[in-house]
Amino acid sequence: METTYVMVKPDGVQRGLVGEIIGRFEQKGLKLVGLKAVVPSEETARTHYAVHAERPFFPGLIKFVTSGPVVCMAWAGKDAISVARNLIGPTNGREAAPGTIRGDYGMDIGYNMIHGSDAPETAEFELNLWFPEGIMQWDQTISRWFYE
Ligand code: DAT
Ligand code: MG
Repeated sequence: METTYVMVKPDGVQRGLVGEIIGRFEQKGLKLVGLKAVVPSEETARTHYAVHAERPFFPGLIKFVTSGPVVCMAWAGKDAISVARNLIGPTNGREAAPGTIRGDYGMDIGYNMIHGSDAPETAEFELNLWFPEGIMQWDQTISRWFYE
């Protein structure tokens, strides 16, 4: 079992896509183990995107992601990191396949509505960053109908 960090970015919240996005993760069979909305501080945003600090788009990315509420989520399941990335789709919405969140709703690279951790190390780092209070442990009784 893995847990991944997923975040609806300010454009997804502004566009009213939070319910649609959460529904896709629920229907897929992932287990919700963390959920909250925050307006990110500049420090948290910079830490989250630190690997991109030297990229030309970094200042704009930080301005965007701190511009309003984001919805922070933790989702658990078998291979949850890659399962979530597949639901999300590639970075550029114009190139993302229909059926993915970015492919169905996005037309841009920066305004791509949603973030998902890309590896176990980044998932752990991001979960600690956004959920320092910890995530939930609960028994999802329906999971026996998702896994043989
Ligand atoms: P992803 O979010 O698919 O993991 P990433 O980690 O390469 O993509 O980049 C993080 C975010 O930075 C991405 O969601 C949008 C923004 N970004 C990446 N490349 C960009 C570019 N060339 N121009 C503008 N924004 C970019
Ligand atoms: Mg990334």
